[in-house]
Amino acid sequence: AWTKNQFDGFKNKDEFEKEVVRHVETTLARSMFNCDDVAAYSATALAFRDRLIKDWNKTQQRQTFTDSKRIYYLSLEFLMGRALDNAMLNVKGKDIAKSALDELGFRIEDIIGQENDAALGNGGLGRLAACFLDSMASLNYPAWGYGLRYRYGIFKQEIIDGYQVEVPDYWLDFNPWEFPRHDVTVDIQFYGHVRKSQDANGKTVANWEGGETVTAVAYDMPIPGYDTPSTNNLRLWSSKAASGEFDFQKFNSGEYESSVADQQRAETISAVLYPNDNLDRGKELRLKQQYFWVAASLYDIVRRFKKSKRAWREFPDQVAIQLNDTHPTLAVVELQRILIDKEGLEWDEAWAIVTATFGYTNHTVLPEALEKWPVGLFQHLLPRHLQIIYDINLFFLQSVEKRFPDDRDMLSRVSIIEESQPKMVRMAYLAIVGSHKVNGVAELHSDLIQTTIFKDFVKIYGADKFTNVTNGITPRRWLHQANPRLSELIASKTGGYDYLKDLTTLNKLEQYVDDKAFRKEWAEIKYANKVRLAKYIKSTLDITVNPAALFDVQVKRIHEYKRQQLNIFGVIYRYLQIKEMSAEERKKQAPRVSIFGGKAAPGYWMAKQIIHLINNVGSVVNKDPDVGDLLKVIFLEDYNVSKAEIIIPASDLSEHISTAGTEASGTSNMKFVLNGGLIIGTCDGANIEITREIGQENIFLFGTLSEDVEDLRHNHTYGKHAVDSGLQKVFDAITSGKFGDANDFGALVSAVRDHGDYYLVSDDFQSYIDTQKMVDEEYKNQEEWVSKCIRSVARMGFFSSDRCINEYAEEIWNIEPLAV
Ligand code: 26M
Repeated sequence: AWTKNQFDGFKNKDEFEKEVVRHVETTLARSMFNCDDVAAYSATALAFRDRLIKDWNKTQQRQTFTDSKRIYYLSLEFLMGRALDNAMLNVKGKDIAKSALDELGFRIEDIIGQENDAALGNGGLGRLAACFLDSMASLNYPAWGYGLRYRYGIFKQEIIDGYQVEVPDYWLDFNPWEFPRHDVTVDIQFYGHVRKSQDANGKTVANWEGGETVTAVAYDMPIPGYDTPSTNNLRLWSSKAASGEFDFQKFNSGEYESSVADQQRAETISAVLYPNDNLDRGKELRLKQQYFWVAASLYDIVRRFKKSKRAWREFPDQVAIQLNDTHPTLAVVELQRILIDKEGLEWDEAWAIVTATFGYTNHTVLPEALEKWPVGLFQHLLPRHLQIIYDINLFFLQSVEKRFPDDRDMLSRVSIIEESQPKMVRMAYLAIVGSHKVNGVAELHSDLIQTTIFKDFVKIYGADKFTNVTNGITPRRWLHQANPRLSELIASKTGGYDYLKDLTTLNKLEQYVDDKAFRKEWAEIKYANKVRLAKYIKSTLDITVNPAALFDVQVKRIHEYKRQQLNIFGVIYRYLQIKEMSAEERKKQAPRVSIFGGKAAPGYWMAKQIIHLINNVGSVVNKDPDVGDLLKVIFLEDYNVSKAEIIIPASDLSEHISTAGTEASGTSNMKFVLNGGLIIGTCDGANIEITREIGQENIFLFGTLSEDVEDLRHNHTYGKHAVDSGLQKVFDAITSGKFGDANDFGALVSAVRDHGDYYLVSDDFQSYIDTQKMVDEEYKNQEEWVSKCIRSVARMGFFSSDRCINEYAEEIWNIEPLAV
């Protein structure tokens, strides 16, 4: 068998066992006689952690010593998932751990399964940040992630009577992967006022005074790279009350309660991740989170730069800061403030440094997701920053006016301040003006932002400021860890595990496409993964599914633009068809399991209706004796990273069916194909590039093109539209009460039928159904199906996040790997 050299982390089984026993008995103060799975997990994690720390320290010392340029990836979300399996892979020694744990009476899968997910993110954007950290470490780039240490990550989802119920995710109980740095703190100011004064040279200086202070405490997590000792750092900030005179006075004068209240208010800042995905709701606490995190991170970055004693103009040679969406855009303003107010630089000199430092990644064109903050809120919370934003805007608009003196509307269109009631700060515009590069996350998306929402800025700055970096995923987690058997099979045919470092070498698989024996092995692995998922479904939902059926999976955040409603309407259509079939016809029908999973934002009522409908359809269909194995409908609770690792390898077909032009990229589409599943999808986001890479004969594309969306929507609004006749039958079934109280789903139906069908569900319904029929037909020919899967995997090399990070490094960060 093709196993990596797994023997660097520990010399042998005995050495590892000794470490585990030592940690159980001393670190955990327990006895080996009552060592349960939790304790075994803890001790195993600690044993690997010890190894990790050494590489981590060395890497950091080396980065400091060589004084090399660093990347700082600012993201409010890092959806890391579990760390132990990844640590085992990167430290090496998983095989040793497996046999040692075996000897101690534990199964390594159970031990790995003890760990809580680090779920500090909502979905794609947060998971992308996690994949990027993995790639940056694996490619030896000196890089730090900066984020918030939420006490509660994304809520856990329970389904009760078909409805989503949110449960808090308190994940920090025992977390061996984080290191509190109580000596690394930054005091962050809020509120107060600005006083102008003259300095010794008669220059006017702004003093931001008064208000309140909250302290940021650093917590560090090691980020190991694959097959390299490079271990980067993820620094997360936690908020606590500043221990100033003020609290003391209150406490000493007996005002305990208000002293405690102050403390709680401070801790609230990093208490909880906002659970919205692609929706901005403008809450003050969210803006506080953003400034708290951005100010602490910049203070840290500037402090590190100042140690090198370099001139300020060298700052962009030492520091690249990437803004993961607009959430950290205040960093632009904060750096300008530090440079002019604290360090005494002139405006223009400072501004040149700022814009050379930042890059901005846009992840959405949805208008409701574009961040805007009321000017009044800024004035109150960050008065000095508002002044600086006004100045940035003034200088920007002056330059625009000079270049476009005849375009009267241009100024109001591109102004960072929206002249609405109330006035708003447009964060995306601020991010564009404050950065030297702006990128979208897939080709179509990058084209769209340049021709629609940021069109004027392309005119102003030229097309060179805008670029595309198509997203990618780490093959370490999303192939090797999630699908070890497939990884081993691939390694056996491509010359070992080097493919995990250069994913394009997967193309060697193409020569085995017609190899019967290889296809058989491939199919067996897929089947085994489906059996594993079937067992999971049985144990969590007590529903039996047939692993020989086609597993059709849609797992992602629930959102109207992602169109889970199209999928479930399609399922209902299929159900109605089966009901109408004769016994003979039913025998010819291809069995299917429709699997859904995903969280709805707690305040997104329509998304919750979709979850409810899926569950109700499931409870009718799954117990209908006419249907049997031909159709099962499953909603998997609490979809998250560790569940994705079980679900994705078990899919035959996955659905990526957003309205054309709405899904910026998608990344799970890449994960599914890389694990040997086919896709049904729209011409949207990265689906288009996946098609280009794997060939259109290997993907089931359907539906409207993005360039036609505007016209179709126009037709709906002006009444030139009747609901698709097949879809009408589905609506009739829903309104007849077949799937529970029809009133419950009235809004879902009328969004399509009566309210303009904004997401074009009706327009795409017929082609969706037709395409699903093709899927059924093609799945019957298993040899051909498996060939398509193999061919697709062979052609997926492009979608590694390593390729993606190298593009950022070259085109945006201007940074080289640090040789080890
Ligand atoms: C905004 C304001 C207030 C609270 C929360 C938010 C917010 C949080 C997350 C807005 C958007 C958020 O995430 C958006 C996201 O995940 N976008 C996805 O990014 C992926 C990586 O680029 C893409 O693949 C997906 O297409 C895109 O939807």
